[in-house]
Amino acid sequence: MEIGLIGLPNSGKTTIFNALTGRTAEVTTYTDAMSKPNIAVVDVIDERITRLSEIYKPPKTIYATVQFVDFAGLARDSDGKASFPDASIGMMRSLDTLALVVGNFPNVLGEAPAPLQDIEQMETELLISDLIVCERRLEKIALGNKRGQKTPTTQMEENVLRKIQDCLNEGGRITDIGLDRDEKKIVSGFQFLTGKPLLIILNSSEDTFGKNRGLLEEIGKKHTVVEFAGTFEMELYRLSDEEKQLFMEDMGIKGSARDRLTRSAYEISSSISFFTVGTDEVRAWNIREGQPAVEAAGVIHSDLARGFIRAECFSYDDLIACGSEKGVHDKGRFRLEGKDYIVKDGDILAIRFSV
Ligand SMILES: Nc1nc2c(ncn2[C@@H]2O[C@H](COP(=O)(O)OP(=O)(O)O)[C@@H](O)[C@H]2O)c(=O)[nH]1
Ligand SMILES: [Mg+2]
Repeated sequence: MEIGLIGLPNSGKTTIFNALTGRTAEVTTYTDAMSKPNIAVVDVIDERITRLSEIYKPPKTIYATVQFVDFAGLARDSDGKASFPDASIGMMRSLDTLALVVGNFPNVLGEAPAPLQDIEQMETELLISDLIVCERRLEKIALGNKRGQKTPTTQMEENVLRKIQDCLNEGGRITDIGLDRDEKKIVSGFQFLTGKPLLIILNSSEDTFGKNRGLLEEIGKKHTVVEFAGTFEMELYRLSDEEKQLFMEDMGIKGSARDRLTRSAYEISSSISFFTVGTDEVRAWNIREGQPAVEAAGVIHSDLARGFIRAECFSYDDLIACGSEKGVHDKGRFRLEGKDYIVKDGDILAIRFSV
């Protein structure tokens, strides 16, 4: 899973990035000229993997990972108008999930924060860039139609794009339309930004963190939102585990920045984990809810999807309840599943295949 941190300049994207990764990318005031994004791959700590590793004692234990990308974000032109540089948009399009960082602390000029307005402004930016892509494609299709190049495929594409255009023109997000699987497939190549799950990170100052219930409720009417205390949480990395725990309790912060964000990101992107186990390796894999066994196999290796025969399967919970794989067999909880089996969170799979 790849999560892009986006937001207005000085909203605290890099600060949050550092809080998530324990890195020390430079935090700066009032620059948007960052040519390269900060990228970090972090493990998703999952107690189940830790436990599986204790059971199988493999030399290798591999957690699922999440990649965080911290962007240059919006740039301001000479009139002070903010917009996304093309390079940022291209990068954003390639990510699974967007996390919009909204500053909730007075800026360097001492001006009060306006998080609701900031969210609206950013949403408008995303919407406009989708609208441009949508309309350009519709124009091309119309031109093709005039030249007699209309096909059932272009007609279907046009229908979906019209739906999207109507939604965007009314200020809606593509995620709100509820496109079906086929429709989504038709337009997947456009990588629409408002078609990606969006998480709001309210980046509050140390002294208001935990006291923004009204604001969080307001944002929560439309979006999934989590609150961070960016600067404070970034500095936690310098402390010992014990001190960290004390400070977090003191502030009422439940769980590390990384855990809170990955949990929310899993939730909004409907992601789940399945596991592969053995004496050589215990490993977690990330897929979307509703994906069939053959696609899960493909995440491990394309050969496994191509030559898929059966998935040998049992659940993590059954393994723990039965005490061992033998126990799982004895209690009849071991299953053989076909290609179309919808993988569940916590499934332990072994793919039988032949190529
Ligand atoms: N008070 C306060 N200041 C913050 C917080 N997060 C970021 N800042 C400050 O805002 C400025 C911009 O932060 P940065 O992370 O570089 O923002 P970016 O442009 O979105 O990457 C820096 O001076 C930070 O110290 C926060 O949670 N509280
Ligand atoms: Mg930055």
